[in-house]
Formats: sequence, structure tokens, C-alpha cells
Amino acid sequence: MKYKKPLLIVGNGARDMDLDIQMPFLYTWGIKDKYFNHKWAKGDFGITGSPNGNKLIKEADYIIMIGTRMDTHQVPDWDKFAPQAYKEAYCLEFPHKVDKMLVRIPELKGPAWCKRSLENKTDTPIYRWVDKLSKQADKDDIIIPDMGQTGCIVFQRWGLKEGQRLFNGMNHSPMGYSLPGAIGATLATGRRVISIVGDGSLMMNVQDLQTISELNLPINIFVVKNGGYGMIKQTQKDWKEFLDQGVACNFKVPSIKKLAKAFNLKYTNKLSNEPSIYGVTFEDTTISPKWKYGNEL
Ligand SMILES: Cc1ncc(C[n+]2csc(CCOP(=O)(O)OP(=O)(O)O)c2C)c(N)n1
Ligand SMILES: [Mg+2]
Repeated sequence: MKYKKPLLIVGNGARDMDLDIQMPFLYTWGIKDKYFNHKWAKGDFGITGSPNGNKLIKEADYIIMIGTRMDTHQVPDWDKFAPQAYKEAYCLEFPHKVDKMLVRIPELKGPAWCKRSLENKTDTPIYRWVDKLSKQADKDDIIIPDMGQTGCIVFQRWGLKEGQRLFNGMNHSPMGYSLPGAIGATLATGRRVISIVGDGSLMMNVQDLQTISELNLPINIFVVKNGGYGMIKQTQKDWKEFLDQGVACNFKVPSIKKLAKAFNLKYTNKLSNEPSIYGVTFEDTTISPKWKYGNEL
């Protein structure tokens, strides 16, 4: 093969395909739970992805994309996306082309030209807390982060165990997704759900606590309190022209302990099969790394 540094990128569109991958590859967050522990996986990439993944994209000489629309979260600027590489993208709406491609994967059987390094090394209290929680989780758990900094940090840092599912409303990014998502996920599967919700997102669908309580669902909710819309504040800070506009982003939410009592939920940070809720406060919930508009990834 004339290429020395081939790289495959797999997205959630390929979830139902039985890919026999034997070459270095990156995954999108949509399919991170399926491939996190794969032998050839080199990590995630994109504007909040791993530095290692973004570095490999700059080094590869041949990039094959499958089952991913490579949206703005992955590629903020197409002109700067791997200009050195020959690129092929496969759309799953054309299965015969995908079949041909799959036949070629063994032929691409890769030189192991690149390493995986720890995806995210950020050492702040919220990242350490996510680490710790992910270690306590079971392999059958479903993890549904909400949006904002909280959701993003969980996607960056959750140490996935084989069998776990990790998802949210992805790039539609609907605040308030986690609680109704958790109800649907546990009713459909009978599995326990760990719901990790920002204080702003909680208030979008707080009424769902009543459903969780009444149906006695195995959902453990963690509310990250950071005094408002952290993600918006970070974006406004990064995009300097918006500086000082974020007044409406600062607000308080009711005591989570009192909410637990009002909705008849256990107030605990221990994982269990009973419905529970717990509030945890962090001063600094800055996402890192996060691409700054106009800069190199
Ligand atoms: C329904 C809806 N409204 C607005 C937004 C834009 N938005 C994205 S993140 C965010 C702030 C989220 O705040 P919070 O849930 O407290 O999470 P944090 O960023 O503070 O961790 C907002 C307003 C959105 N994604 N969805
Ligand atoms: Mg918040």
C-alpha cells in the first residue's frame, strides 16, 4: 500500500456494522461506548476531543471516514482538516460502496504507526470527580450526561467499561435531555441509569423527578452546581467580542437536598438500584481542552 499512515474515523452511523478493524482508528463521541476499549482505537478528536486524536489527524496521509457526518464539533474548519491526507468518506446510504470499503479494511491492515495516549489529562476537581464516579459504575450501567460543560466533561473523561452505553442528545444539544432520556432508557432496557445534569439543565425538566419517584426507577441523578450556564460563560469568554455579556448566565437553583425530600427521592451519592439524587458543587467547571475560535485545533 502506498500510504504509510492510514487512519480510520468511525461514527455512530456504523454502530450496527460488524467492523473487523485492524488499523489505527479514531471514534466520534456517538460511538465512543462501543470502541473505547478496542485494541486499535486511538481516541476521540474534534474541538473538545483528545490532543492525541487531533495530532494523528494532522499526521495521517490517508483518512477514511465511515458512519460520521463530521459535523462542526469534529471539524470546525474544513480547509484546515488534514490537508496533507488523501481523504475518503463513506455514506451509509450507499451500502454497496460501504461493502467494497469493508472488504478493503483487512488489506489496509495497518502499520501501527501511532500510539494511544491517555485521552484527557485535565486535573481539576470536576474531572477527578468524573473519574471516580466512572470507576464506581457497573458494566451494565447506562450513562446519560446532559448538556453544557458538565455533559462535555463526562464525554471527555468517563472511563468506559465494556457493555456500558454513554449517550445524550448529541449535537442537537437539548438541555433537559438527561432526565426524560434516563426514564426512557431504563423503561426500555431495565438497566440502571446514571444521569449527570448541570444545574441549568435540571431546571428544564425538573418535573420528571416526580415520574422517576412514582415509578421507582433505578436512576441515580447527580446535579453539578456551578451557579448557572457554565458553558455559555466559557464560550463568551473564549469569543472575546461577547465579553461581559453573561449576566443572565448566573443564577441559583433550589437546594437539591430539599428537592429530594419534596419528590420523595433518596439523597445520596452512592450508586444503587433505587431512585436517588445528589448535588455536587464545583467552582471551576472549565472544559479543557476546548478549541478556541480561530485557532488551530
Ligand atoms: C433547550 C436549550 N436551551 C439553550 C441551550 C444552549 N445552552 C447550551 S449549554 C447551556 C448551559 C447549560 O447549563 P448547565 O446545564 O448548568 O450546564 P453547565 O454548562 O453549567 O455545566 C445553554 C444555555 C441548549 N443547548 N438547549
Ligand atoms: Mg451549570
